[in-house]
Amino acid sequence: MFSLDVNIQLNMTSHVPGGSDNLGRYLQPDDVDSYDSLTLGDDDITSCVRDCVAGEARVCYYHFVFEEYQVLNTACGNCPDNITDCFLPHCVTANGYPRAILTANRQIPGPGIQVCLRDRIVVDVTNAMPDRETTVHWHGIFMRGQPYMDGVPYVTQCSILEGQTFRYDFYANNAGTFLWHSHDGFQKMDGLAGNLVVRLAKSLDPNSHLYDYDLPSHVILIVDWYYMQFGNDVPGFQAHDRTQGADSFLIGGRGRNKKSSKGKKSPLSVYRVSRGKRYRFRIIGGLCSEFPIRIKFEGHKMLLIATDGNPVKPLMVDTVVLEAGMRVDVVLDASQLVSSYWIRVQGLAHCAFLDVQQLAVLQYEGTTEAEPSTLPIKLPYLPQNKVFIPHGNHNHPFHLHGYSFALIEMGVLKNGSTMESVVEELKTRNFSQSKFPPLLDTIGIPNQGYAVIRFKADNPGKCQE
Ligand SMILES: [Cu+2]
Repeated sequence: MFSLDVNIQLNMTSHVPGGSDNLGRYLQPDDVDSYDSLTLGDDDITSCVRDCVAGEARVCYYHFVFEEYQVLNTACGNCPDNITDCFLPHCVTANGYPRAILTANRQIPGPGIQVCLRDRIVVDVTNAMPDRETTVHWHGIFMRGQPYMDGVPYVTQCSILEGQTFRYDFYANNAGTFLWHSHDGFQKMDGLAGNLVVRLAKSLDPNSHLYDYDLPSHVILIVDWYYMQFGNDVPGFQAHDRTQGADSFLIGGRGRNKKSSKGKKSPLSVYRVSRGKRYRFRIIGGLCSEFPIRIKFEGHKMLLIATDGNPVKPLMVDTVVLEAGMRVDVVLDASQLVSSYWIRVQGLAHCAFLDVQQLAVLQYEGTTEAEPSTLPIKLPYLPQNKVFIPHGNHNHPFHLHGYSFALIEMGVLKNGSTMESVVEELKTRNFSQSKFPPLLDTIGIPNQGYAVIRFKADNPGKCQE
């Protein structure tokens, strides 16, 4: 029903884009997100997943083939009736609801890219999607001196046409938790996204004393998900139709859905920990719609240590709210009873009205419970506060390419004021008093509100050099 040409391409160096200049030997595996150690690659200079050493950089080569694909196709054998089959190569289970999707190398999420600061990342992207153009954006990477690798169609490059391969070739010159995604139309929402993590040598991370492990398998990519290809849902959201919004979420590419009885048994993502250790989790809001999500580890608090890749003064929190494109790094102290606990992702705003949520499992080593025996605790929805849901209407995500900015202030227009009057008022204020503003590259601007940000415009486009 589907060909195996992807495998053939990956195995035949003469046909691998990059084979001629010997990059093929640096080809990284597609499953680094499942690694539960950073030391695996220490002995092998071609492995980019490793304990980072300051001053030591490697070449990290990837080949992504973008294809039209399907959830629960024949690659899945008897999944979900036979759960083992759900983990067969090229089997995409998503939330257990069959639909057409787009994939990179026949997996969701697409292959993770986990490297060290200063590594050279080379990704050959082959567009094997009929009648579609594509590009890939590396969300959060500054691309200083290499703006033409930013992946914005017809701004920084021409789109990759059907049948073509384009080489992205750039240096990972800022560290943190990022994601890659297609920047064409709604392809990101149909499956073309994956994590991108640039680690630092531990000695360079001001918060490194707060955790014991920073594992590749503890990168949690959360995306919003639909029962059909997203393009079928557009144009646009209607202002008064509250039935529109994400149908579901995927946590690490997995979840369950309300529609199909089979979906009840589709496997959830499992994140493993050992009691007594502290783990850095890198959580990515790979969302596309305007609705924020809330994440909670049942029975555990989180110590927030980074936002959008930038270290912050640690803050203990119960839950984290993410808008489209935001990332947070948290430390989870595995200090509870040896057991399994729910990780719960809950949609806010419209998605709260629709009761959209998803689950994953935090599993302690030594427990016999594959999943918690308790039902997930129904969390009360947050009161609508001025930061996230000012008028019960849409926030709008704002994202800056090429920089992190300092968030100085965020607010909502007072009754009777206009944007012009707010700007005039803000001009009279002295913002230099702000101490330790968070560094971000993505924020949710409150509905009928504003944000004051500050950044130094020192990342010119190529024409200005
Ligand atoms: Cu971006």
